[in-house]
Amino acid sequence: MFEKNPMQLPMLKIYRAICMRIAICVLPLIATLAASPSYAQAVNVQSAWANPTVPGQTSSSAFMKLTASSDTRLIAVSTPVAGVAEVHEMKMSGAMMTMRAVTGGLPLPKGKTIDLTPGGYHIMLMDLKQPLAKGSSIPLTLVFKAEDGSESKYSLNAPVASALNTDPSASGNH
Ligand SMILES: [Cu+2]
Repeated sequence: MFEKNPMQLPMLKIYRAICMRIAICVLPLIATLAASPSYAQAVNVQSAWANPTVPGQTSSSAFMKLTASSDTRLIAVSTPVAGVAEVHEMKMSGAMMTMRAVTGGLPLPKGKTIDLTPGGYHIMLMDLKQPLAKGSSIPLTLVFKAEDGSESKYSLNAPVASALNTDPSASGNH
């Protein structure tokens, strides 16, 4: 009955030795993985969506939240559903809402969430090749440029969602 105890001690030692070996082998691997540059994770993309269109409408906008892990710029966007995709900025100019293409890329400062939202920054989709149907999704490819000049791409599918839209671009009067 009490033979359990003498048995447990050597077993514990063996377990400990095994655990140590696993830790020694695994820890440097984890450290290596964490240290290696992962461009796919350089910019976190969340809450992407695009405005649905009505028949005859040839432009729309897409929105998302971007958080870069180091100073980066969003320098280009492409999608097979539009002839032209540009990063735009919407601003009040007096009583007028105006928008313009962001030149030189949209700055994504390290750790700061940049919100592309109706009435602010948006991805302008022009020359739509097909209507954007509510409930579908559109592929988007974002091109980022890091401080060191290296470029990386990120592809995602943005759901076409029905949301209250205050973006005059949605009416096609771009
Ligand atoms: Cu626009």
